[in-house]
Amino acid sequence: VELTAALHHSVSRDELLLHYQPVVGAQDGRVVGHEALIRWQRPSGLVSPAEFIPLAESAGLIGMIGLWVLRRAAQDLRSGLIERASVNVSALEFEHPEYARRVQRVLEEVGVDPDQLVLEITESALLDARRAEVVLAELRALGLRIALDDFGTGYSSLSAIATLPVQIMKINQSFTRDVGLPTPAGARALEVVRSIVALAGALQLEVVAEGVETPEQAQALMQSGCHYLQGYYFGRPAPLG
Ligand code: G
Ligand code: G
Ligand code: MN
Ligand code: NA
Repeated sequence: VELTAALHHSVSRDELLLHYQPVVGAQDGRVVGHEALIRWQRPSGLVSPAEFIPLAESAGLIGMIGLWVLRRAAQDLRSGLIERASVNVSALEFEHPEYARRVQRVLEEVGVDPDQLVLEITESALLDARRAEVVLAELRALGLRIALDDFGTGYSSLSAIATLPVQIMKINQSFTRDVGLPTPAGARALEVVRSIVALAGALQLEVVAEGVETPEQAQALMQSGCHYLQGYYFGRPAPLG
């Protein structure tokens, strides 16, 4: 309860900030964009989004916080601090009937090129496929791209990517963790990633592999055909500048 009350004031007290983690091209390791990851700086210390995003969702604050994230990322793009950004969208935000219109308003207010922005949604946002189809079409019409985050960890993976207009697939760390290990588990993990990449290729989706922590992982994932890599090996989430 106390934390929820504090979260209410986090925006006006200027306690929210974004960390950015680089996403690199798998072939050349060049930074192609950044994922925005929210942080809450309280007087008592940093609170993880794993803790306060669920709180924001249950307290009806996620709409406000989500738009704050989008606006800040758009401003950082506009000021040239970064070239491309992806922003995580909660399933609850995505469900709001005014969501696409709100996004449009932020884009217009800030004056950012929608081409520079990716919205990351999880499969749980797509459970209502008919609703998702409408929202995705609206967002697409704004010129944004959509990434399916944490691919493979939800319920609806295959039907979602088969029927919905997403452009990017992010392979969850649970699939990439063992890739590159010189063990049977490593070989199996690589085969799973390969088959996901083949599926994505057939659907003309770009693939980002997440959770890349070692050069062995990076090498194997690159050879498996992933287009982009992200993880501590290339850079941890950090403030800009
Ligand atoms: O950085 P990490 O500990 O940063 O993030 C933990 C979880 O919080 C992840 O599932 C991540 O997607 C989520 N998260 C980080 N930033 C945001 C945000 O701005 N909005 C939403 N909805 N989730 C976020
Ligand atoms: O749910 P989503 O994929 O948006 O969240 C990404 C989460 O993974 C964030 O908490 C981010 O800080 C974390 N993360 C990013 N790279 C790595 C990594 O290489 N290893 C681990 N363990 N976590 C990572
Ligand atoms: Mn994400
Ligand atoms: Na993810």
